[in-house]
Amino acid sequence: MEKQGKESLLSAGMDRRTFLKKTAVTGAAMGLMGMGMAQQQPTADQVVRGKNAALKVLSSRPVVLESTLELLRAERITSKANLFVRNNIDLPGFNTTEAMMQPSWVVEVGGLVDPPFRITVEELARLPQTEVTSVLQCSGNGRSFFNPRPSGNPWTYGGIGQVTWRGVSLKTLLEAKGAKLKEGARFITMNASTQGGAQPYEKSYPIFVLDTALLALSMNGEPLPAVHGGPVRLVAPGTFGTANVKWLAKLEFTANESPGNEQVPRYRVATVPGWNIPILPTQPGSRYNYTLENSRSNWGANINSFILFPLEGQTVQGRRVEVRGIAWNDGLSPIESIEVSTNGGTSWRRALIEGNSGRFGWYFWVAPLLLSAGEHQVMVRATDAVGRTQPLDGNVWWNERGYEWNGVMRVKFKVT
Ligand SMILES: Nc1nc2c(c(=O)[nH]1)N[C@H]1C(S)=C(S)[C@@H](COP(=O)(O)O)O[C@H]1N2
Ligand SMILES: [Mo]
Repeated sequence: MEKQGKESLLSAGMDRRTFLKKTAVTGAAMGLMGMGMAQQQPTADQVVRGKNAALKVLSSRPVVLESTLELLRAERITSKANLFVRNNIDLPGFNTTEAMMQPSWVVEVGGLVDPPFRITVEELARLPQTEVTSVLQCSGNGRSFFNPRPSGNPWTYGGIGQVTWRGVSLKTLLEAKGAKLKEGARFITMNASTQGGAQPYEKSYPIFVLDTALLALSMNGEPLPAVHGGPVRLVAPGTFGTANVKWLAKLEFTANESPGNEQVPRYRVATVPGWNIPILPTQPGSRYNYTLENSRSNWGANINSFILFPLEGQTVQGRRVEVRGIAWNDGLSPIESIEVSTNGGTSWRRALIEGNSGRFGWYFWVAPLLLSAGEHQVMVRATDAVGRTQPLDGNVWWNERGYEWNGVMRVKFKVT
């Protein structure tokens, strides 16, 4: 295991020993852990060198590894061992958390930019670097909660983490090269490397991410792990994972979104064509013919919040319970209120926001509650300054491929 100098979420309120004494994993949860270990499937550390064996293997080819709430709550910054992995396409030889040292790796920058240019990782490393802490989340996170269940990897809560990226901002890069955008550039379209026979992976973002996007060379203070996109990855803080292209080979300024399969029909939710309605509810179970015009890509992350203490099925000793967790959004407007309910949503009380990790990171919150002995259910919802919040029933945004779940989380636990 890696060395972890990071402050755990636990240390904010109580030390780990006190916490362990106050809580106990129930027999049911222990039973589940036992079952997982008995399965024949390879473990996460066998699929990707350096990963924590406690990650769930959703697929070993391409690699899809899910983290767990237990692992996520133990760290303020998710370590490379505990961070989820989502490959649509594996890059041969890159399934390790070790760095991929390839100073001569080239990123081609072209399209509607003058002049087009090529830049190596070595040159990128010599340009001024920018650092940002941001949430990385698969847009399929929470997919299992949709009903009927969409196809795709059955993520529950663990397709998420928070990491610190460091690299060259796109603005800095263009300035350093004296390159100017041409008229009509409305999207940034990226291609991953196809070395070793990997299939192409092509994604687009609207050009507004120019202000915040980085060519990341490092994660959590170390050279970018190969499995997380090393040696160079495009990171657009505040967006879902899908367009944060790993193993970046080409970056183009384009007039239109990529017509590639990963842009359409995949990774989209329905919208009203030509009208500024962010999402159109589709009838659960119905089919939808996704086009670039009648839907939008999974871009900005939906506002969302998780309860990390207690976890489902835990027993907490003592009637004073500090419910704790995280909240985040796309970073475009600050989160202003985080509320919890212990009566099924009839009434809500505000949690204390203890701080955040910058506008693209997690907000940490705590709600001190006085509870009677017995069974309880706690719910949480976050709201930002422009009023964006979470639906009580996440299924209202049911969509065929199960993207962008942000329904209010409910946790049942016991107080003794
Ligand atoms: N080159 C490439 N980049 C990629 C992908 C991929 O399959 N290939 N998957 C995307 C998806 S869907 C997600 S959720 C994130 C996952 O990032 P991680 O594997 O570093 O956790 O990477 C994105 N970038
Ligand atoms: Mo994803």
